Amino acid sequence: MIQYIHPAQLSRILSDHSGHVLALVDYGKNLKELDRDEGLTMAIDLPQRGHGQLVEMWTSPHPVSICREKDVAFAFDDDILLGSIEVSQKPHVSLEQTTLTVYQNILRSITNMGYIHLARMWNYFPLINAEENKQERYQRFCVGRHQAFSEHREEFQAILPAASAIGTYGNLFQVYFVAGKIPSAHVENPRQISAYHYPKLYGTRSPSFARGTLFTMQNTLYFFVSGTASIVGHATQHIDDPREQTVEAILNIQGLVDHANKELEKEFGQDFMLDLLKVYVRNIKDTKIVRETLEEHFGMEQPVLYLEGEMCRKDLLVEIEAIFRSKSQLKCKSGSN
Ligand code: 3EB
Repeated sequence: MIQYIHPAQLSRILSDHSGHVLALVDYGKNLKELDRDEGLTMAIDLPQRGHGQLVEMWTSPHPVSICREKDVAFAFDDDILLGSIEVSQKPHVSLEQTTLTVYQNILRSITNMGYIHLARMWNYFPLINAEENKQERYQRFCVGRHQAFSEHREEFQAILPAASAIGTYGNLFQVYFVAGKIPSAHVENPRQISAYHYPKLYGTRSPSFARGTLFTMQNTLYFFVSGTASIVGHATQHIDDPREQTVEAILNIQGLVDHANKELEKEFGQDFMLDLLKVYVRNIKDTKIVRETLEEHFGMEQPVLYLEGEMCRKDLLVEIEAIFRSKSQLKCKSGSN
């Protein structure tokens, strides 16, 4: 289960879930030292811009094991693995090389630990739109990531997970990911060209991610939607208009989910409901209009985490990621759980 929690309730909820916490994702450093004993702590230097502060919590109905080693940490149960890798980019080492090393590390560890199917990745690193050796840092990141996946597997496009890539205000290069023992299915958006097929205009190596990934976790089918922006085909829409960019991103998410639902209905008759939203806004001044637009579409009750962060294209003002979950849970006979 994935939930947004108010920090004031956290210690009680953590003690209720003792031994079953996979991770706490702490945007804007709200966690007290005390709250760091359960699961992995992923601390991301992006300020929250919602009405209150929230902590993202991943729990499991099964006992969770944790292992840590230098910059790498894992939390896992019998089915899924959450991983965290944090490094600082060393002077004289390119972002491309830093990314390559981190991704090689991730792909090696999921293989060794037997959770070989990547479902979702979050990439956070500073100065995403700045240039490094005459190329935008996001593009250097894409080159390193592409290289790691292509070394890992020949036809790697088919295994690429849903992802987000956001510029932070910290110093660390951080990647968080979810992987499973059973294959996940990846879904593309009919309104958008697959990112891995973007033309060279956006960088020498295309971005390695899927628009969405279906992932079974804890008897529930989840649909992880990648960071989604105001892009149709491969082109940015509504330059300088935060409201219309938000509307277009919502249309993209709806288009993707409708597409996934259609595919699934045929096989399982499943239907998704929206679970959580996370919204990245480039300029603080746009937060209000972005929030109003989201509330018009999803209502006031929808849990949303608002963050100030930079998107990978300078002309993007907002990016939205989502987690959906199937309405019907798989019915399992009681056994060990
Ligand atoms: C886009 O659609 C917007 O490089 O991992 C969204 C989600 C974006 C993930 C990534 C980039 C990434 O191209 C940018």
